[in-house]
Amino acid sequence: MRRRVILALVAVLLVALVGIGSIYGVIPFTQQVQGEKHQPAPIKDTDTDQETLNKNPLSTSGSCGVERWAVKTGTDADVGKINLQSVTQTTIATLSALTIPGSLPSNNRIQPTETTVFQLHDTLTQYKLESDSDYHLIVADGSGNTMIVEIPDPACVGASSPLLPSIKKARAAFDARYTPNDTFQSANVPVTVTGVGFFDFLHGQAGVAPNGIELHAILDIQFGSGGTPTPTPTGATPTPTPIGATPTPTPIGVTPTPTPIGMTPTATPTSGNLIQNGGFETSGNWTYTGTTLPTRSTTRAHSGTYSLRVGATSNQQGDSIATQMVSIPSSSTSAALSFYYWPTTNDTSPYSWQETDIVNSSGQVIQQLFQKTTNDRAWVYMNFDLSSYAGQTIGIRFLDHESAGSGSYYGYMYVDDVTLSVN
Ligand SMILES: [Ca+2]
Repeated sequence: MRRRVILALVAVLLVALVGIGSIYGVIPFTQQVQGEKHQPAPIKDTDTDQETLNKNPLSTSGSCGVERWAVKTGTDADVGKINLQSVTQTTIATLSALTIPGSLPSNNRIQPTETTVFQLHDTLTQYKLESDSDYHLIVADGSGNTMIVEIPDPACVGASSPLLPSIKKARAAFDARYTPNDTFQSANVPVTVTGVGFFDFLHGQAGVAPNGIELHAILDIQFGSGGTPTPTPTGATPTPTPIGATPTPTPIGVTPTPTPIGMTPTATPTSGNLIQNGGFETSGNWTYTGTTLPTRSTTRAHSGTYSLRVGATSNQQGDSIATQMVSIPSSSTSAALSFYYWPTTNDTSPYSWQETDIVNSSGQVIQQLFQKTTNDRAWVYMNFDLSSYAGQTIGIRFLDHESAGSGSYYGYMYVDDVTLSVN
């Protein structure tokens, strides 16, 4: 009997131990599951998946965002404090060094960062359409720093936002060049981005700066290096930012080059003229690129029958580019580029300009010769000393840009009688 009691006690003890064991066996499993739920998520490719979305059938993704949305799009209580009259040049490193604010109000701005319009000159590495209809762009500098800049969908921007017209133009400029979808695509092109400073919550966004700083919203985006003006969201005249020294154009009527201009240069090219078909009387020798390809035109010719129209008379969204590569002999002691151009536009400089560049063999701008937004509607003579490029292969590039959101704006130029005379 006593032995039975002992056995019974042992049995009870065993059951209890097994029970405890199974409990212990369960607890770690439960903790593991809960732990997985609460572990920081891996790097996400969206900054909106922790946000609530507002359905909007008119928007690109079908939804607009919620989190600090008024601040992101310029319908917040402090929007009037944004200094739209001035653009502050900055870098990703500078912005990334700003202190993270203690709190991020939903309807007010962190001053002065969120009331300042900044401009970055960096590389657009990747872009994506977010679930809140934003275009999420990652820009990078040459030192491995990245940050996010975003273009909201105008359909998600309140009509009262003073940023809306600029957001529309920036969105159209991006659409003219890229087609974002819900996965990241690579661009890797130089860009100049202008936008309002903004601190985002840190939740693992792809490309996010360590302190969450963004430009949000983007008010202007220009593609390509060098030839970037300093656009302002309002009417102020921007200052072009040329790369390197800017040769002084020779005024109309002065002809300092050894080769006379306007004598039908393609018909009788001198041995010293490196440009082929500089009068555009034939279709050869020039490479046309951009969203709007240049076209030979008989509408205007400085000489002969044709000139080259760079840009379009309507509906242009982006760049129109003509390039010809030349090799300047190392023995050259002089190299004079000259040409005539006939510019016209009814637009303003942040959205429309005519320019000429020297590019390297990769097509990258190594010197901007000029960039203007003019409506001269007359042949203008230009002359530049390129003797410093002796021994190099370079490209002469004519570019016209027009990115107005409305089809009622235009900007283009005719080019003719291009010569590069070497001695
Ligand atoms: Ca011609």
